[in-house]
Amino acid sequence: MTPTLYIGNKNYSSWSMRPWLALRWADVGFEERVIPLGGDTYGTGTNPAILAVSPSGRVPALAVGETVLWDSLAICEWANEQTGGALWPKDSTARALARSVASEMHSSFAPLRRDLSMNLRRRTPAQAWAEDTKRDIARLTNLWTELRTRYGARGPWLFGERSIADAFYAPVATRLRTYGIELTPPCKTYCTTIFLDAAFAEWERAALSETWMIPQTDALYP
Ligand SMILES: N[C@@H](CCC(=O)N[C@@H](CS)C(=O)NCC(=O)O)C(=O)O
Repeated sequence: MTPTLYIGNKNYSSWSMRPWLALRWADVGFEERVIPLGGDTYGTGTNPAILAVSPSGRVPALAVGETVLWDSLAICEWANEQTGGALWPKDSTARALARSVASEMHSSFAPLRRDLSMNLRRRTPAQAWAEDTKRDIARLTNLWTELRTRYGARGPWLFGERSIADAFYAPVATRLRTYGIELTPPCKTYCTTIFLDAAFAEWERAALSETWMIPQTDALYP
């Protein structure tokens, strides 16, 4: 039976983008259902349409037969297992590091997520960021630079070959672009690698054709 991935609006839902990319990269067939986020329940996990398909009240969720998997990282891991392990680096040290890098995105960067909400169709001038957000941006760009320096000879992604770590940072690259963050050449090149990826481009095209608005996010900056 074809799995169904429940996701939020492609313009806004960064957590949804990650497993969607991983499933495409793994070449796993799936159907998608977009559940528009927003309204009074936005961000609370109490949206009835989401609760009907996801026990956490959040998307993404993947229905595989009778079983529902929720949480972006767990779904990425499922996609990886369908390929026999192609979505993590082959080398065990790089693989362990890639898991640290993806997990850090999954569990941290709260100020960056608060202030640089994903919004693919938007472009704003740079803002005077809060201190904690500046620290997040510095942590992120240092991390990317370190990884590109260490693994650059193996290919253009964070660990050379494309991995779940890249699925986790792809939405972040769009946030930097949306909010006009100045980047060093290695970080710029890495963002370009993401933006030129065929699966990312497919997601972005769909996002740009959406007409839903989430005023809470769109009103963040002029
Ligand atoms: N830790 C979860 C976070 C998922 C999450 O917060 N998703 C947001 C959309 S990006 C959501 O479902 N929000 C529910 C709502 O706004 O009603 C994951 O990694 O999947």
